[in-house]
Order: sequence, then C-alpha cells, then structure tokens
Amino acid sequence: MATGSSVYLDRIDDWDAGHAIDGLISEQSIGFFCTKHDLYAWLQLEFSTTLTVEHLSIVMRSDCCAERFSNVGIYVGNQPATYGKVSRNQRCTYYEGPAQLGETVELGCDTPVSGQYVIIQIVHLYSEHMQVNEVSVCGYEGRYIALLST
Ligand SMILES: [Ca+2]
Repeated sequence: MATGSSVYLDRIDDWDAGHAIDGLISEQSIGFFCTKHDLYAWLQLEFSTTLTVEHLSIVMRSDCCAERFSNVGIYVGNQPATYGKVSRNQRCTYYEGPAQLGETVELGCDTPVSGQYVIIQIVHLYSEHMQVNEVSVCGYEGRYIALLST
C-alpha cells in the first residue's frame, strides 16, 4: 500500500499515492503521485511483512518540474511516517539530485536495511511538491530475492 503526505488539490483520481505503484508511467500532467506544497513531503510504501531493502527504482514525472525531486532521503524501518522529518527509521541512502524529466533514478542502499515501511522524503528546508511516476523496491524476504511491489 502506498500513502503520501498529501494529495495535490485533494484530487485522488489524478495524483494520489496509488499512482506510484500502479505499474503505469504517465506522460501527462496527471496520473502520477503528487503532493501539495509540503514541508518534508513524503511517499510511504507499506509492505505486509518485513523485508530487507537493497535498491529502489524511481521513475520521474515526464512532462515538467523534475528538478523538484532533489535532496531526497530514503528510509526503511518499522515506524510509519507521520508529519515532519523521518527520524526513527534507518536511512537507506540519500539522493541529491536534481532529477531529469522522465528519468529513472536508481538508488542502492548504502547497506541493506530491513523494515516494513519504505519512506521517500524530500528533506530540504523549504516546502516542495513530491512527484513520483512509479517506484519499485528490490529486496528480499527471508532468503528469497525478488522485485517487490506492495
Ligand atoms: Ca504509476
């Protein structure tokens, strides 16, 4: 399951977090995950069991504004996101950015991190929209290695 810090204009059909894990890549100005102008905007993926995360692939919006995806922290752990900066989950890695239009940003964890929640958060000190076209997580559960969706 995917949730976000907010939904741009509260239009869930156009921009809610489910768009980040629906398997579709939008080339339009709707149909991807987009938050409001939040401080510490985030996208959270909740898995049904604990997994050990090694890598994320994050596909950017393709029509506009890719530079908004910068200064992003990836966190994994057992604490769900609330509001404000993630503090209690371990950092997987940090992406300085900025991203390019339609780019697939590939991020490996500095060291594999285990948890039920994967949180992608903009960590700079001014408000910004977080936009994610699609995200997938590579990790393992037990000894099995697989590409995981939520
Ligand atoms: Ca999508």
